[in-house]
Amino acid sequence: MCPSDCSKRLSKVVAYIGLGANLGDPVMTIESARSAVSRIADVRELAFSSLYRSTPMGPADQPDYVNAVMAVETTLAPLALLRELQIIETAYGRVRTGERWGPRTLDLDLLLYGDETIVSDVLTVPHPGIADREFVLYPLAEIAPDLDIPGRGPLADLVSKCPQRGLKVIEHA
Ligand code: A4P
Ligand code: MG
Repeated sequence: MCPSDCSKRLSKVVAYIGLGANLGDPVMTIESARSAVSRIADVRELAFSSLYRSTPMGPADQPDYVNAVMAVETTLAPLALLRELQIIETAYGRVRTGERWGPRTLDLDLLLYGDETIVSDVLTVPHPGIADREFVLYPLAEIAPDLDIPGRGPLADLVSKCPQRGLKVIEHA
């Protein structure tokens, strides 16, 4: 397809997306963002973790987060997928205030894209925070326990080194 259309890959890739929200009705937002991601053209949902409640990383004077991780199969190239995720974030009222780790209606992070390592101005994959965030590692391990994280090793090892902190599965969300 490339060079005429570099937004697509010839074969399907499995990508993992982290979802987070802590403003408005975060449970409803995450459920509805899941549907929005599944409706992106050339993206198909493979798996979705439980919803987790987590204490905020960063400034403490903000509400708890609801987090989840989803696996998708896609032929979109990484940047095209990131662009689609950002369109959804914006549609959910995300305002980028510039505050690092500040509260947000919806955050969609591209955690992994196949076994690729990508470092550019706009996209770093694996996501730089992947190895030490309990609200990413535990939901990821729930849907892909045997995963290897490029450059970081087996997911199970990362999970075993990461305290759960306040992370809790939300029952019957
Ligand atoms: N960008 C680069 N790589 C990626 C990637 N792999 N996925 C760039 C997504 N974006 C990526 O992101 C800033 C820029 O990062 C984007 O323009 C994109 O080109 P952003 O979403 O605008 O800003 P941000 O999310 O505020 O920054 P950052 O540093 O990505 O924040 P995080 O890491 O997403 O953390 N506490 C709990 N308990 N749960 C949470 O989910 N989330 C955050 C935000 C803070 N505390 C939290 C949680
Ligand atoms: Mg983000």
